[in-house]
Amino acid sequence: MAYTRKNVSRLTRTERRRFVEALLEVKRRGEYDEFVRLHMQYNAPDGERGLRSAHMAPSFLPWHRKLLLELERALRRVDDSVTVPYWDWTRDRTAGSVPWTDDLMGGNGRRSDRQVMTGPFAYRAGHWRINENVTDIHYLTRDLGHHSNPIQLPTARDLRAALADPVYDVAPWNSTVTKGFRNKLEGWGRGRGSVSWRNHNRVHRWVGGVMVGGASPNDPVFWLHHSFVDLQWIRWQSMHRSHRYLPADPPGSRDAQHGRIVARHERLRPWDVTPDELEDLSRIYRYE
Ligand SMILES: [Cu+2]
Repeated sequence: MAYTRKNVSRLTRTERRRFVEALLEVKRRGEYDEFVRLHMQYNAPDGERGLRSAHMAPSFLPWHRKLLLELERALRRVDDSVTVPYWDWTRDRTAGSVPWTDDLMGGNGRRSDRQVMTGPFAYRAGHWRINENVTDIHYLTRDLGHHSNPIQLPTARDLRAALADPVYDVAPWNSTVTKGFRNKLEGWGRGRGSVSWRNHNRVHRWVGGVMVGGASPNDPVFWLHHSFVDLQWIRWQSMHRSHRYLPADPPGSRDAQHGRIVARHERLRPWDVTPDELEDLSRIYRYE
């Protein structure tokens, strides 16, 4: 039987508590930081050489799908009633709405140092020390809405524009492509500054603090965000049934992208799984 991922705004009080407690237990066991390490390790951008799998690449979606599934497995080993809820940022759009409540993610960072002071993941609550980071800051930080130069979360219309593209991804399969569902959803856009941050990327920027950069899974809202991103892949598939993950075959040896991206039947490291095998996980989980 497949289990269900729910909209975080519809969790009961008990479901909220069990989700938070499972996260804290996975953290206490030392398993959580392994997910942060993986995300940092696979954060290779366009400008570098070598394989890109987690970002700026077609496998952005399957890579994060697998990471999320592994985190969810860790949570379910603690409490098998728990699944990763999704945050629909097209609806819950302010720092006062779900999931920024004291029984879920806690609130914004304070003005002086962006330190989150409320909720279960505040450093001072004693359960959430950041060990793997791109800086040596050990407390969770946020800057909801990007206070110094405010930005808005992506809208339902922004998301629809990405979903409307029937082609999964296009050459050169990186952050510069202006066509294809993958980058329209991942959100590397043209222009400078905030106009260039679209959909998925814009949400990371809107949350701010540790959510910007390779160590972003340190903020547990990362999972709620990527649960919603994962749902968009399912929606896109049901809208464009004849379309699939691309590229189907690896770029040839003369192609600049040769050896730099993961094709449909290639192994998606660090796991022993291919994008093809991750395209349909409806036997494992569904969305409600
Ligand atoms: Cu992300």
